[in-house]
Amino acid sequence: MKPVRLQPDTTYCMDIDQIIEKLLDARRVTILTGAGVSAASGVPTFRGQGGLWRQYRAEDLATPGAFARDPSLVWEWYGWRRELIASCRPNAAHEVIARWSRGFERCRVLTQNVDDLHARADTAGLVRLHGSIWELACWRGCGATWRDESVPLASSPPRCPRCGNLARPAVVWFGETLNPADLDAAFDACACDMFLTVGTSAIVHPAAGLVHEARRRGAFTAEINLDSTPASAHVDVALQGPAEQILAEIAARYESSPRDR
Ligand code: BV8
Ligand code: ZN
Repeated sequence: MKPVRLQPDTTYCMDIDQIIEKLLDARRVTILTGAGVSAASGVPTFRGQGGLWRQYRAEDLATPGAFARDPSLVWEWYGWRRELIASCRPNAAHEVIARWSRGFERCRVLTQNVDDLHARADTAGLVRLHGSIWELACWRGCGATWRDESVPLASSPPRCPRCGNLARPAVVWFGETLNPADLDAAFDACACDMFLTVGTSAIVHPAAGLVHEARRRGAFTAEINLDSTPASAHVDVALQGPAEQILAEIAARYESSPRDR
């Protein structure tokens, strides 16, 4: 199948060449990912086709306020997503990123995705900025957190096994701050030679600010995304197309290139 290319071949090939050049020189690489990386695995994105659940946007349900108002509704949404994600497998994009996560002096993979497909692809140096849909936490009770991969959940809404209080998904909701350790790790990772942002609409902060932080620190920045984003005009190279195809193409050439330069 002819790869889907949105750019004229000439610039596309030059852009790919430049990325491979930079990868061959890079010691420290940071990769930021969003829902677009899991699209080929069948996980709906937030802003793309299927991004809506019933008529709700993620911003309507993924908030402490929405949960306080109607925990059953929010758990129905998370139950639907868990059921869907449970049948998904890492795709070629996850596989390439997992290989690269062990292929440099230092590689950090910063994901906004809560589907744990990077973890399932055995990715090293993974920072889950927004948590995991497979982890739960006590809501306003004893602070317990635990992993529960049961689909469907034993009871919905689920309860805290320690104090019996309501349980919540251990994800970062809109209006909630990220885990300080993850945020520190993300900002430290902006000190790198190559910062690659893949499959994200670059709208949600603080994740959307990281590519600009890396640029400020002198990193070569590249974006791989199906559509253009607010970051496209600010990166050194912006490639438009499916991540699973473009990453596989770059990996094939990069991983077959002589390293003794
Ligand atoms: C916070 C977990 C302190 C839950 C999520 C500064 C400016 C403006 C607003 C703010 C700001 N600072 C803070 C805010 C508020 C807010 C925010 O950013 N709002 C947005 C809507 C403007 N941020 C927060 O609330 C953060 N907390 O800042 O706390 C604070 C608090 C209040 C006020 C100030 C400071 C917490 C944000 C985290 C929220 N939790 N997820 C759950 O998942 O249930 S966010 C969630 O949405 C995802 O994790 C992800 O981050 C985001 C979705 O974005 P993407 O992953 O990029 O997905 P999307 O569908 O949008 O795009 C997919 C892209 O892929 C598309 O472009 C498409 O073209 C492309 N694509 C599709 N297929 C492919 C592909 N690309 C390549 N290949 C393909 N095959
Ligand atoms: Zn509890």
